[in-house]
Amino acid sequence: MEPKTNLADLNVVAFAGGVGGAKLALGLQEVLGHGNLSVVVNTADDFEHWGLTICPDIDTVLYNLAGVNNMEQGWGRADETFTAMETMSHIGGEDWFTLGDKDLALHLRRTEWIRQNIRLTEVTDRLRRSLGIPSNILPMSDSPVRTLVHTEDGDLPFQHYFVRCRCEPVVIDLSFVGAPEARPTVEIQEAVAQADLLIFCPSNPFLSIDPILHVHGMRQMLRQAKAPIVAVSPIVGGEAIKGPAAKLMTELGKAVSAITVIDHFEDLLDGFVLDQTDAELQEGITIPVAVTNTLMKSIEIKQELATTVLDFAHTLPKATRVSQSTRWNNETITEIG
Ligand code: FO1
Repeated sequence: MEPKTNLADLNVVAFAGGVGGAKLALGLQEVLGHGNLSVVVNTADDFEHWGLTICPDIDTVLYNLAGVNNMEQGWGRADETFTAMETMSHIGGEDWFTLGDKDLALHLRRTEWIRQNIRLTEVTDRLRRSLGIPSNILPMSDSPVRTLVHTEDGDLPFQHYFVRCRCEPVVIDLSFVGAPEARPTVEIQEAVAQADLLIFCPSNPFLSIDPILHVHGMRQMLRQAKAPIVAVSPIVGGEAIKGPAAKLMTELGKAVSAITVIDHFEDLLDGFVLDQTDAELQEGITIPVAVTNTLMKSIEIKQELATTVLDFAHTLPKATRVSQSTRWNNETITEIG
């Protein structure tokens, strides 16, 4: 089949964590036809706080795609007030994790539905529709997965490491509790099966994309997918665009380089998008590479990057990965069960 010539007609599945992933997802949403984008979102940063289910990456994607996000922080809502937070602090409640009043209303609604045993996928879709978002936002699984950060100061649940301890403890390893029991949802399986291309957003490879890939059956499903997979580098000029990726990579004994990201996903990638700062790295890369500005400082740049990624990725040869991955991993590809 010939590649689609109109980029807006492509069916795309993007895999994302929080802020960096949400920025590219917005660029893709602006460029693609309504309903042609599905965003599979990391839920291993989720936790229970004030008795509520908090899904930070889902909410960052929701708020960015709805255009109601706090532009400076990247997470949380614009035009927030913090009356509940101040009151909670005053009465001795936990106040290390900032919840705005509007954000809190969403958590109350989500938790109400979760307690009625409504799947997180359905809950997220209700929130998406209420915010008028045209793209599908798909939690990586309906069952809970939680990142546990093994540090020199002991094991920390992800938000305790990230927010409460400001990523200061030295990381030894990560585990994704619940991932072996979790499965990709039917919605994700259908979106991947129908996709023309799959994109790993410039999210943290170890903290945001890895938890998604650890959901039982996810990695095998992606290896078998007919659509090419392209990753956009979250590392630019030896630094993370945002967040603790560079510190984490160093602590895990890895070079802070886009090459480390390629090596990490080597059994999955058909192409890679490098920032122009790192143009000289392309000589050492054996898969197809596009070089462009990946620093999404405005909506125009988000759209330009999205267009470049789609243009580059949709003509890449498909399914070379399957033969490569069986060679590299010598592992039987099984049905998701
Ligand atoms: N990040 C912070 O650094 N401090 C916070 O107090 C904080 C609150 C918060 C509330 C809701 C939400 O959706 C996200 C929030 N984040 C906060 C961001 C979040 O911890 C991280 O961005 C992600 O988990 C990492 O992708």
